[in-house]
Amino acid sequence: MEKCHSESETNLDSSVDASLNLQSRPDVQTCTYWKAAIIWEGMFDPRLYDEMHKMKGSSVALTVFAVGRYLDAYLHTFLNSAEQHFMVGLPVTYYVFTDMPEKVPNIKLSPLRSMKVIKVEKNSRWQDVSMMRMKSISDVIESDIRHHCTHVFCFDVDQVFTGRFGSEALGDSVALLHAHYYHLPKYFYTYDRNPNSKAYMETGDFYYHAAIFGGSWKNVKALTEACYQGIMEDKQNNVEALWHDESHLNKYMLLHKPSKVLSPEYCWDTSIGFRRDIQVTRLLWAPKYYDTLRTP
Ligand code: 2GW
Ligand code: MN
Repeated sequence: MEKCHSESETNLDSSVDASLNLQSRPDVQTCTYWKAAIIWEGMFDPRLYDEMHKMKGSSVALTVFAVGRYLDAYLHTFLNSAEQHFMVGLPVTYYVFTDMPEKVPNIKLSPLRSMKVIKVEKNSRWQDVSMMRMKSISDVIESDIRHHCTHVFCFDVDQVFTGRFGSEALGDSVALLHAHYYHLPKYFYTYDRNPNSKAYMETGDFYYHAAIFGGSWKNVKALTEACYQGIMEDKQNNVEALWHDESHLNKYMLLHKPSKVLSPEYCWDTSIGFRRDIQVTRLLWAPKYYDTLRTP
C-alpha cells in the first residue's frame, strides 16, 4: 500500500506517521503533494498514537469562545462531549473565553483535565467576535499555554463531539478539510478574491475550515499572530475578507503548508447527508439558530 512518507526534516509528523504504520485508503486522498498525511478512519492504530504521545509527554490546550448567546446555546454540550471524546488519556486544559465567566457551566472533569476561564469583551459586530479570537489565542499562548502544554487545538463552540478525536490528530501544524468543499473542484472554493485584502488568493491546495485548527504552541502562535495582523491591516484599509478569519487562515495555510490534514470526519455536517467516504463522525456541527443567536 502506498505510504505518505517524508524524509525531510520539515515534516516530522509524516516520519512519525510512517513509523506508526499509518495506512492508506483506496477511496480517498490520504496524502498531500507536500507529503502531509490526510487522516481518515481506518488509516491509524489509535493505541500506537496514544502510547507515543503519553511517552513523549504531550499535553493539549483546547481553546473555545462562548460570547453572548453562544454560551447558553452551545458551551455545555461542547464541553461535556469533549470530556467523552477529545484526547482521552492525555492531559487537557480547556481555555474558555467568554464575556460572562460566572455563567460557565460547572462540569465534572476527568483526572488530568482542567479548565481556565478567560474574560473577553463582547464585540458588537459578530465578524469581530470571530476575528478577534486570533488575538486572544496568541496572547494566551504567550502568557500561559506555552508554559503548560505542548499542543494547541482551537475550536468553534457550535459543535458536538460524537466519536474519538484523539492523538492521531496531533501534529506540528494541523488544518481541517471543510465538509462542504472537500469533494468539490477548486473552482468552488470560497477564498477571498479581493486583491486589496491580505487574505487574497486566486487558488490554493484545499479549502480549510476555521472551526478547527491546531499544532505545536509555537506554530499556533505564529498562525494566530499572522492572521491577526492581516485582519488589522485589512481594517486600516477598510476591507474585510469574505469569510473573515477563515479567509486569513486559508491564506496562511497556503504559505505555510500544514504538516497534517484532518478529513471532514473531524467536523461533519449531517445536513450533507450520506457519504460513503465518511466512515465515522467524530465531531458534528450543532444546529445554527441564526434567527435568534445572530440578531442583536
Ligand atoms: C457569530 C456569528 C453571528 C453572531 C454571533 C456569533 C458569535 C460567535 C457569538 O455571538 N459568540 C461567539 O462566541 N462566537 C464564537 O465565534 C463561537 O465560538 C463561534 O463558534 C465562533 C464562530 O462563529 P460561528 O460558529 O457562528 O460561525 P461559523 O460556524 O459560520 O464559522 C465559520 O466562519 C467563521 C467566520 O465567519 C469562522 O472562521 C469560524 O471559525 C468558521 O467555522
Ligand atoms: Mn461555527
